[in-house]
Amino acid sequence: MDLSTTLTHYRTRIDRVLQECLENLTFQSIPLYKAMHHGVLLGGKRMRPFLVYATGEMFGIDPKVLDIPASAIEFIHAYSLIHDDLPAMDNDSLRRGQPTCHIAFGEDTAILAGDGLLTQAFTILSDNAMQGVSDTTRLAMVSELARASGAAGMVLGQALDLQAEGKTLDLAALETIHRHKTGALIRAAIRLGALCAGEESRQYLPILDRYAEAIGLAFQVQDDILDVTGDSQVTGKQQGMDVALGKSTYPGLLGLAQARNKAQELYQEAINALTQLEKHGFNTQQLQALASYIVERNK
Ligand code: GRG
Repeated sequence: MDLSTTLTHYRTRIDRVLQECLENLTFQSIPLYKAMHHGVLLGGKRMRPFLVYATGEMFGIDPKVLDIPASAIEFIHAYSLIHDDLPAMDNDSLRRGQPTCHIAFGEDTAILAGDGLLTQAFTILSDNAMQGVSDTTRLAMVSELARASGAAGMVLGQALDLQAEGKTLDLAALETIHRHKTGALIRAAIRLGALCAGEESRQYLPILDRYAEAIGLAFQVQDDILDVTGDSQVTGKQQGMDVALGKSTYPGLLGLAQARNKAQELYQEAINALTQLEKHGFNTQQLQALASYIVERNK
């Protein structure tokens, strides 16, 4: 299967699972539920669930088991986007070509929808036994997800990003933000997939972390490149900062050509990590394809 077929396959699967998770909630007709539904089910590449499935399947885990961490991580991602779009944060009115949650349902309901999705992620992970996964491992998965999304992970990244607004950062500070804001959840997706294999997978976590950190950063570098070269043309550059975005970016700090080189270096780092796994007999084809997709995507 090529990547686009695999992505579609996993996207169809996770969309059904997410829909079922939401249908299990009570009070289906109230705005809160509709807002949660809007935040979760109106599109999205489903890259994080893909990473859970691709990593887990590499360890021979049944996709039925992987549905649980894959949906938990996507609920966290959906919550983060709803809150990121709020007037107090990025104040965006469009996401995935649709009105953002607070535009469609009001700020109060959007805040609650984000809160509901965040907590639902942990309900899913803690309430559902996974065949072949011990309670100890499941607790480790809960802890992994909490750390990656909370004040030592994504929330910290968002706070650092808010603090950096209007300032020109150096490369190290920019990387610290992205490693937390987007990288932590990408790393957790891969770790959750691996942890489903229990103790056997633990020895491979450092290699998987190397892959995760490289693709997490590459994703962000490419995102910044697309902001410059895509439809949303940036109007100016000032000391490393894209003026139109009001924040430091890789093309702003490095120039476009060097930013592209950086994405390529990170891609190579990801592939090197996977080569290590291949030496242990793992089939890393899907993870390789995702790394290529991240640096080659044009939207
Ligand atoms: C509000 C606590 C809190 C955190 C928000 C992840 C995040 C932190 C903000 C997202 C801001 C943003 C648009 C960053 C650019 C890169 C990025 C993470 C894009 C969105 O992720 P995709 O491309 O989204 O995986 P889809 O729509 O495909 O699900």
